[in-house]
Amino acid sequence: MKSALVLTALLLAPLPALHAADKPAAKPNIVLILADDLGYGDVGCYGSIGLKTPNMDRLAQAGLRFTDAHSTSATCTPARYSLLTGEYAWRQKGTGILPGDAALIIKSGRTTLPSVLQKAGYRTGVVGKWHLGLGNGDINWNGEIKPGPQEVGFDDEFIMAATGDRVPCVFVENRHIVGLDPNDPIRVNYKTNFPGEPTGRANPELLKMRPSHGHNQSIVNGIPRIGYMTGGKAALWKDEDLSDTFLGKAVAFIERNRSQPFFLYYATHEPHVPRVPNPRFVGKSGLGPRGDAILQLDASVGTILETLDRLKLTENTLIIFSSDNGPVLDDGYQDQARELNGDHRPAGPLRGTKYTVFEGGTRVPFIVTWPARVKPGVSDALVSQVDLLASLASLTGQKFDASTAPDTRNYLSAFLGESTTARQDLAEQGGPLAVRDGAWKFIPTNKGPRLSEGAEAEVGNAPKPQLFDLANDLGETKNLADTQPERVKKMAAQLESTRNAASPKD
Ligand code: NG6
Ligand code: CA
Repeated sequence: MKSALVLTALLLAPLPALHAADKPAAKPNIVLILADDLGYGDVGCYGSIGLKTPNMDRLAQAGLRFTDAHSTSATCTPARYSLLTGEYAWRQKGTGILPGDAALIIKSGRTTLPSVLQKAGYRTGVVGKWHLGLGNGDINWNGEIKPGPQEVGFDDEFIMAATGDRVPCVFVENRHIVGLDPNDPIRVNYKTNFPGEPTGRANPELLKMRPSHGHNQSIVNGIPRIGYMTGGKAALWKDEDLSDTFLGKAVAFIERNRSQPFFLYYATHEPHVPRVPNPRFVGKSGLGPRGDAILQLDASVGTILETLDRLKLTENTLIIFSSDNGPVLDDGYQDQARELNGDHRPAGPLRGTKYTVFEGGTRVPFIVTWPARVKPGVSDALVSQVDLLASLASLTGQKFDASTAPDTRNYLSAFLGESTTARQDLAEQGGPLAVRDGAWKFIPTNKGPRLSEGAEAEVGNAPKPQLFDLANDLGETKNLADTQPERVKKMAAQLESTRNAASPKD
């Protein structure tokens, strides 16, 4: 009797995992994990000196680790704009680092990575940092907040509007601020303060974290921010819980959509400033809050992997793990990132950091896993986040209007490890614009300031052209421009032609 029951149970048990392994579906689930300011040298499998990241390493062991993958820009807004639209951000004005009350900079209805996947039948969701603007200017934060992610291809959203260090410090879920008390409306202003509200500048005695540059306006949870806000007390996030809240929403999205193809854009906040990890990570890295925030991020990656395992989705889920730009130590708060850094090298062997046009600005960790199709290994192919749109469109059999996504190219076979080469050319945006021709890198003469404001990163501006051979000089230490005038000429022309390529008209 007992064995008959067991047999019946076995016969009735569903076998989806077996089918997935036999024949890879054309529509794997896609989880894009995008860290914020995580450096090439911050990840164990990229040779991190001071930090252990077992979960990111586990991803790399199961998948393909790219050594020459790039975001398009060394700061957040333009990098994310390119990732979602397939267009270099510098083609459009107003795509620099946005304030928290900026209007949405992606035109509603335009071709985007999520809209392409939506057409392919995916349920699409964004959880985490947005920083691409909301509304049409002059948002009423207390009403329906649109246009936003839902107008550019996401079915579900749970986001922070801009950054952790910019007001408003609240979550927006499907067009509404979460937990808002209608009797305590939120107002936001990036020019003037609201009467009676303390600021970091005027009330340093109220601060639990002090700024090193800027960050001296409204105080939320004892942390001075950029921009002014008032009201919405019940809706304010707790910085210590930010990461767990996003993680919980990401896990819930996966659980909800387990039985249909889904695309999750999980845009974590770590290790962007202000770095306020949950107490369970405090002091664990030995590198201070920045290192602790990276451990927290690594643990979140682990939870995503466990969730996929638990739901038996691992085999047919394509995970892409990357960062929006290079690392930075002091990014405007006195959080001891510099003092406690020790021998750790956030950008690894690369020159430059966030804000800079040297490789450390845009060459980022990039790992792809998809057990059903991607073989583990390392790829040296030159790839860019801007190419995900065309490549994932190809994977899912979608056509799109290339005139509105002019810079994205289909390198699906490189992303899946079926080809060892991808781009020959790539534009890199730091302060100035640089161009790659294979392993050669060219930065034209630029008059701008040598150091970025605040973080004092070496932007890459110089009164002379700069030419580097990354194959033999990954750290961009020897400027070969004087000895190779022909190559300088050729690459200057290449940069001009990229710059002048048609940009989509709105
Ligand atoms: C800078 C901020 C920095 C960070 C950055 C945006 C100051 C002094 N610096 O202006 O702290 O917020 O903008 O980072 O305010 S990003 O990753 O979103 O591009
Ligand atoms: Ca960033």
